[in-house]
Amino acid sequence: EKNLTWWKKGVVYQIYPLSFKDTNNDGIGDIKGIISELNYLKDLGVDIIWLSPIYESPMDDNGYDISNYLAINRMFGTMEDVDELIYEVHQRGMRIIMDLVVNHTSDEYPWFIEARKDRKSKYRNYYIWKDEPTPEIHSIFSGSAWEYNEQTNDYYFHLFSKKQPDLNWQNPELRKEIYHIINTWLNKGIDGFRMDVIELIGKDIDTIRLGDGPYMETYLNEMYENCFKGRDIMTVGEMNGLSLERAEELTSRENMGLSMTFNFSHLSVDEEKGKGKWHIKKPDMFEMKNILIKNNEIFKKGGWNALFLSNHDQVRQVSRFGSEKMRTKSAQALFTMSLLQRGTPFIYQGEEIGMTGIRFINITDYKDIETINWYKEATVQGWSHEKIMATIYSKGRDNSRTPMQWNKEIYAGFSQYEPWLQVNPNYVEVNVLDEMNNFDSVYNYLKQMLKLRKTHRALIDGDFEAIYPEEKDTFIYKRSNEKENFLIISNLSDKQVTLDLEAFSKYKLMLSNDAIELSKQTMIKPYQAAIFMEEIWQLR
Ligand code: TEU
Ligand code: CA
Repeated sequence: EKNLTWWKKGVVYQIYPLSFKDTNNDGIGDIKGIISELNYLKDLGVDIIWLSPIYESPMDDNGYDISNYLAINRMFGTMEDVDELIYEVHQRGMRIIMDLVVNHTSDEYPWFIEARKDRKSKYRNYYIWKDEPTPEIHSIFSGSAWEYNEQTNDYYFHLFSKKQPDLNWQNPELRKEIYHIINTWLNKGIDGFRMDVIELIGKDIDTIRLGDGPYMETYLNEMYENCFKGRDIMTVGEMNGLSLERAEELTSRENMGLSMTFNFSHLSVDEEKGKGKWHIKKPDMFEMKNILIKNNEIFKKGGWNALFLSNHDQVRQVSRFGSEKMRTKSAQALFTMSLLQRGTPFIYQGEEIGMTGIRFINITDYKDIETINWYKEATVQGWSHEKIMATIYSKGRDNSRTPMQWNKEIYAGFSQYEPWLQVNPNYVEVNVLDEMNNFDSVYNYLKQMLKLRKTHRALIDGDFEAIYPEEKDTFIYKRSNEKENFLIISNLSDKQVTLDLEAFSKYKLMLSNDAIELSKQTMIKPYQAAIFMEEIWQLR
């Protein structure tokens, strides 16, 4: 298959190690647990694993606060376990990419421990220090992004928690250290990286303008030259602050070292414009459809996109954009709508079985630093407990971090010991075992859908064309190349929609979650998903 790279054809599955599988019964997921479930992932149709951080960390931000990039957090296991995981993944013809978190370290990184002690430390300028806390910038995890440091009587910059000081990428010494770390991991045989908030490494440490910073391209290119060039690897840059046009432009230039990027604009459809995640409104799925249609337009020229509706920071897609009452059908419709567009599909652990969000009564049951800080901030702002809890139920990151639900056993088969975060009580109805045994399940539908995608190139890098773009409840589109045409139908609402699809009446039904006939009066049921195909016979 000419120039169809493995990371375009492949399907990615994100593992959040804390919550995937616990094999030594301490209530915490571990690397041996991941190894024990590789056959499950292979069987689902997973080609590439994205593993969230497992490096040494005080776990202030569940591992996105790293205190040693080249050592493994004992709670997850040992470096030998990691070598075994890499070997076992490759044995199965799969690949594994790690999480690269280099916009910041933990404040327990040796570099920072030295830097905060003494203004003359060799590591001082690995971080960003100011005598005054200016410019005034808010941390994404509430409060000021400037933290006072007693020992040197000045302030350091942290866009995330105060235990996550931002690195000063304008320091060539620091950049060299990071490239060494990247190459050490690549030489261990991993197949690439998901790059955490990677656009932020380009910020100017004086103005600290966030987003598409002045040095981003310089450093991305330097990283490419020093680490990625000549290797058969994949990278996906988390670039929340960039426009999609910019993402397409960057991913179409080999020397930027970006195979694809995560852009989040389609997920903002349940937020009041410009007010951030905690100011919620009913999701506007027609707005999401228009954003995604535009995305396909942008990537028509070149570049490559990541397709996803959730991850460890976003809440469970069926609870957020689907319907818990019609859990199975709406989960199937969301997967059909999102993962057959032009790009690489990403499935976050648990979405394949339609796991849903949680509602803990007490704020003390929540573990996420972002949620805990938000609760404090909103309380100070005078929000009522009920109002704050409602925002946490809708958008708190713990929603998608509860233990993977494997079966009906205690703690959903995730562990024999009380897990670090409570299991969703609905595990008795929503679990891998039941989903595998029930033919009409989310799991079995998704498994068939992924197989279809893998065996029909038109669904991978074929053209995209929206059908009835103005229709508000459905998202219908065509994928085609010179051999095949596909018609992808998803009803993202609980309403029945009737449309004239006579033009496609010769297409053959390949997969659907409910009966459907293509005609002048095609009845598309609530949360209907259907995939049709037409072979284009070559003129002999
Ligand atoms: O997330 C980047 C980020 O901005 C997140 O804070 C996210 O947009 C927000 O939490 C949505 O609610 C990355 C990691 O994915 C996240 O887990 C880390 O907390 C963050 O960076 C810091 O490393
Ligand atoms: Ca464990």
